[in-house]
Amino acid sequence: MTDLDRIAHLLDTAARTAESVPQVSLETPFTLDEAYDIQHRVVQLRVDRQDVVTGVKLGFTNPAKAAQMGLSDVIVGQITSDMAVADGGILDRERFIHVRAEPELAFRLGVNVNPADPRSSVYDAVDAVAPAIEFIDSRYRNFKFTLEDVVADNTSASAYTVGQWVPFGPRAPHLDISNCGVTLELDGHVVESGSTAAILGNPLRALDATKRMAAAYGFALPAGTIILAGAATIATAVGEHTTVTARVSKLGTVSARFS
Ligand code: OOG
Repeated sequence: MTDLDRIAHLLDTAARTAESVPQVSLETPFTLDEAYDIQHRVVQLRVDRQDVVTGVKLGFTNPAKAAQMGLSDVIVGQITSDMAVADGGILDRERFIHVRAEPELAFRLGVNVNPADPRSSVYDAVDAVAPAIEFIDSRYRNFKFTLEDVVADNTSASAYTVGQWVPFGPRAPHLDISNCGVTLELDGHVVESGSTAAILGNPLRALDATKRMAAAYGFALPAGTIILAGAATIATAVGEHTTVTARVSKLGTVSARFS
């Protein structure tokens, strides 16, 4: 087994058993390219267990969120069907280590995009947008990691909930989502508030970043792909028996409850 395989198995086991591990790069340094290679292996282990890739997620698209973690480059990870929770659904808190919630936007692709084609545009392929919550759960102790560590750990992806899809993209050009108010609530109390403008200055830039990152690191963008654009606020820790709600003006609300 290579080092990359060994790290992939370690991170996969940490996720499955909800037991954190020390930061891997301190023991075994690896490059950013190798980190994405490890991430692909981590996701393949899930796919081998019949999990299905449903989309991609961006991280550190919000400067406040990047500062919260002490990192600055945009990163990309993969989301899968096992991570999807229905709007209003229940999450088992015991499946998580130290889960945090982030209010986000989700985009949906209506047609395939070939990221390697210089003429392709992710925006042109988008058919809908929705309010979303991403639940991140670093497999590393105390959420402490380098950029390489977090990329290898599938960018802390652990669960997500998408609200009602609203038509968006070239076929619905009148909806302006560049500066929508966003709140994150725990049991009805607002704990974070911000704007979709916090996502790279305009959340549509997340679509360009998705294409660039997908071309660089080998992610497919077939029709139906969900793109989580990254947090609109910093992340908030969530305990058991808590309802998490994200509200995005013009788009609506989405929620999930921890058991
Ligand atoms: C990494 C994931 C960050 C975002 O939206 O910025 C992220 C982490 O903070 O654990 O998903």
